Amino acid sequence: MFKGALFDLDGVIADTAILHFKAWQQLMRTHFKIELPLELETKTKGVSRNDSLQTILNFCEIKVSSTQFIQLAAEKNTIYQSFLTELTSTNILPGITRLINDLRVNHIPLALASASQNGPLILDKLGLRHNFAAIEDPSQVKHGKPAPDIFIAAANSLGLDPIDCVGFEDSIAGITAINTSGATAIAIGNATELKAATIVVNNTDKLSFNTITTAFIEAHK
Ligand code: G16
Ligand code: MG
Repeated sequence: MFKGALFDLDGVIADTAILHFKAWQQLMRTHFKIELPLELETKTKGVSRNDSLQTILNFCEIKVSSTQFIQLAAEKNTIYQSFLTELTSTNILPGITRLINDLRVNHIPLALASASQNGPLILDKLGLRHNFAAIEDPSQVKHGKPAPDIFIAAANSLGLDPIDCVGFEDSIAGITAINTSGATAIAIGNATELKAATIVVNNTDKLSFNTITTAFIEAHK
């Protein structure tokens, strides 16, 4: 039986993943009159703010000074945070509240392993923060996703080895990070895109305690 649950935030707990991309689109439209294609959403999902900006600039073949880079990253966050002002518990994805309750009943502690520096703010707005025994600060880990650092740190904060944990993710970078950490990867999203996970469900509503237990057993066969 698994002993801990490691959660990604955007796209797993809350429907905020698309807001990150909308903020990037607004930024690039304003400064460069460029309309970002949707394929960039997959490439920036789960990836840190600076790495996402670099990916977008490379894709658009734009070079900026280090000062402008810092300004663009900060402005994207201002746009993103303006979208978050409206956030309430209605933005919790389907089935997540039930899953958190099931984990509590089964005495499984929760840790947040999000790449987002807005994690604590978002958990507060959703009214979910008290459910988390640990919230990792992504600025304190050496390497961002797809490196395993934040999932290892999250498991260790619960006093656990990642091998005894399950991790939930909606991004390719995040699934790689969970797999490398040794935890059991449970993916939410496109089965082809996220095929490296132990199981993939197409919607958070399908994340039952039984499904997760079965996945953990499967990964440890
Ligand atoms: C999230 C998003 C990414 C975003 C990153 C950093 O990660 O998926 O798109 O770039 O956080 O967010 P911020 O700019 O708020 O620090 P996760 O790991 O929760 O999916
Ligand atoms: Mg995510």
